Amino acid sequence: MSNAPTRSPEDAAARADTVDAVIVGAGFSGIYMLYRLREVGLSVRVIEAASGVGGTWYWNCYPGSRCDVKSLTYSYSWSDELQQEWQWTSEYATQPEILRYMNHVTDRFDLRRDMQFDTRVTAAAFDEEQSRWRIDTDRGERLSAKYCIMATGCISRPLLPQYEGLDSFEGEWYHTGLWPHEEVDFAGKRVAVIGTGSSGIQAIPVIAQQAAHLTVFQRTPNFSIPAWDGPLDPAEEREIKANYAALRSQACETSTGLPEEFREAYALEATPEERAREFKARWEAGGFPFLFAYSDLLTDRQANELAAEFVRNKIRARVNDPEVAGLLCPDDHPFGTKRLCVDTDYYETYNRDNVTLVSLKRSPIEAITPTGVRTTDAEFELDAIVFATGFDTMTGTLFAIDIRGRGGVALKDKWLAGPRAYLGVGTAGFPNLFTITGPGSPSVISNMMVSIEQHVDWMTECIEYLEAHGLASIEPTLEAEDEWVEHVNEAAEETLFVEASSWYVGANVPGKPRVFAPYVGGAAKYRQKCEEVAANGYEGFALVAQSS
Ligand code: FAD
Ligand code: N01
Repeated sequence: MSNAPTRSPEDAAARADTVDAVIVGAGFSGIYMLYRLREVGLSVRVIEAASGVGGTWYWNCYPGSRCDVKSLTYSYSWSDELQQEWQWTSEYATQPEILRYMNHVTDRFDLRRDMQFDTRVTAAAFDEEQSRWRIDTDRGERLSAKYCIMATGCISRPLLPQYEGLDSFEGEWYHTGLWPHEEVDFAGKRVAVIGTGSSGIQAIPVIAQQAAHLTVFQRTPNFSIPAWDGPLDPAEEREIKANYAALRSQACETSTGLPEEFREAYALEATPEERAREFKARWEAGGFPFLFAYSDLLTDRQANELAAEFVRNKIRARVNDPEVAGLLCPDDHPFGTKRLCVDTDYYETYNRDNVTLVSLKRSPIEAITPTGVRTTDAEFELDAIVFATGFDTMTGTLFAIDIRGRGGVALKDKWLAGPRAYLGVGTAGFPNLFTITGPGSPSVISNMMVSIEQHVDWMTECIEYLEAHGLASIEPTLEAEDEWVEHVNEAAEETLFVEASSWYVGANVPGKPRVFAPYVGGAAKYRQKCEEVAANGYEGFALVAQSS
């Protein structure tokens, strides 16, 4: 970058309150954004609420936490040295290993000196006269930055159900997304897990092995595919590392950011024997790619039901008690329209003598009592409760910050009826505010690593463009934003995703408007659109010249 102001490490150490860019969050997004902006010569400060880097992988250190995209794919691609030298131990790395990796990256690229931990951003307001952001923290600091980059995560605001009596509970309680870093010992204890989404499905088999007794409170069953996780095969690792560039670019060319694409075949056109063979092979391979068996699985109810029933039959085969198996079989949403879970021994866990499944559909929780949980038809004595009850996703973390754009308009108010963003990277009225994996981008529908890198690269190039052209600010035009939001909605309407009461549509948060937040039109297509917009001089954005 030619005319970007630069600062020496000594200046950075002095923690200047006036910087070129503030990045909020030090997860995968914030770490890479800092690397890129520093590389192009900007002064940057990362503000992070946690005591260290990691984001998701800092907070979600519950038992069994691991990724559900294979680690050789769910990792940074931007440094070949890094991807060659880092060795994952299993196909799907555990949370401690991912966190070690993120700390390694931070230190290897000397990024920590621009990061400030244990600090929460409370407000960010655009000063129209100065064309700069004023950013306030809970330590009473006020920072000034030309660019404000929200790397705050889509799944980073934990949700705790508002049950009566939680304060009175005399045992311990935890939320999977706010897990303590000290060891939690469930040995000999009566433990409950409330919630059976991805977090619950990962935690339940591990807690069951530790606890004297585990009671699982399930409101809605989810579909889960086995991971068949195991140590990384050295031959496979060698082969991937020898051809890493090819694997990475393949992942950029698919609709989900995974190296695999939906097969160009339709379930409804296949014979029952072909379908059975295909589903069986994919079940045996495990993980997400099961969903890619046929390209009509997410668009045609009848095709979807064929996959759903195949998986339900697997559940029936894995669980000994037919009544318990019945409760575990999802029937309220199409297969894959809530985030597909990927498990290790989840269903088999219900065959253990020390595990009980309670259906909250049959008997809802009435209250938490001093000694446990009371449902409409029983009392459960407990020593510990684990809430695996999810997150206020996509917008929750942004709304927790008082973000104000032009004219003092609050983001919360602008997005009252649902998020409105152009390409998911920014929103009209909020100049130079960038949202990494923001609503209206593929984000949570894709392999997040690919989407994060694409956003960070695009935003860095955009900022370089502004600096090189002496521009003060960039923001979407209302017209482009409206068109994009309409396109995002139409893309969702063409799929079965809109039929599920998932967190993708905000259905898990009381009062949240039902809007499908991510973009399901395809990650590769989206990438192309972003590239075209940039190539056309940031088409759909208003660029404002620096006042002299
Ligand atoms: P985050 O990792 O969420 O980091 C955001 C950071 O911002 C947090 O550290 C937070 O403390 C900080 N922050 C937020 N607000 C403030 C504030 N006001 N002030 C200061 N700091 C703030 N995706 C996949 O593609 N594959 C997977 O296998 C996968 N596994 C997952 C497993 C779990 C348990 C969860 C919860 C999510 C998983 N995801 C997965 C999604 C995951 O969130 C992303 O892959 C990725 O880690 C997001 O990185 P991020 O940096 O964008 O956000
Ligand atoms: O949250 P969820 P999560 N009473 O919202 C239940 C990623 N992730 O933390 O469906 C009783 O999916 C709720 O029930 P219902 C991934 O993207 C990935 O598990 O609303 N139950 C549901 O069962 C994932 O999608 C991994 O009826 C209540 C559960 O709690 C996202 O993070 C691992 C309740 C919440 O499920 C969120 O996953 C973990 C209440 N009041 C997370 N409120 C990987 O494997 C909610 N529930 C990589």
